[in-house]
Amino acid sequence: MVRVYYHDNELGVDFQEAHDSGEAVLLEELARIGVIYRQCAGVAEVDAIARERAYKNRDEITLNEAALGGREALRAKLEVFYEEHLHEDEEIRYILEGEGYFDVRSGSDRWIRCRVEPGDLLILPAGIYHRFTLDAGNRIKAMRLFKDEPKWVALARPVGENAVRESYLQSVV
Ligand code: KMT
Ligand code: NI
Repeated sequence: MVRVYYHDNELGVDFQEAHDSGEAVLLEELARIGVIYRQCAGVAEVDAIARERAYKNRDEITLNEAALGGREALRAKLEVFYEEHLHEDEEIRYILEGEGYFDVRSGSDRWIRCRVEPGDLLILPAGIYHRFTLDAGNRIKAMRLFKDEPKWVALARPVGENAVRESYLQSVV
């Protein structure tokens, strides 16, 4: 089950630590910024959500030292995922193994941290600023679902004038 809380913004502490401010966030608050959480006991439940939302593509990503070719390579990959960015398509993540942290920006621009584990599914709306990292366990296997062709472009903050960002902001007021 996902655990959601405000990030403590302690810059001197490694980003793979929990950074739990102690201030919990309700799933209703996540929904207000367009982030939907579902717990799925298996891939059949994921398939149903994908069908409902007319998703056409998916892949699986494994992040760990062996898959990336060592500790340094994994850390380098994590540093990329931890850069604040957005995508121009809605995306679904379903956790198969391991744990990780998805950080999403709240309406007042604070970081909300979602600690995910197997069975957790998150829908991130197009245009939301976010970042990702692993916890100290250093491993995750996740299914990534895309509406259409995988749109992997990560646009770093600030994106400037961007129609997807504008319509996301309209959707959350
Ligand atoms: C993203 O969009 O930042 C990611 O998909 C992170 C990796 S998924 C475990
Ligand atoms: Ni991303």
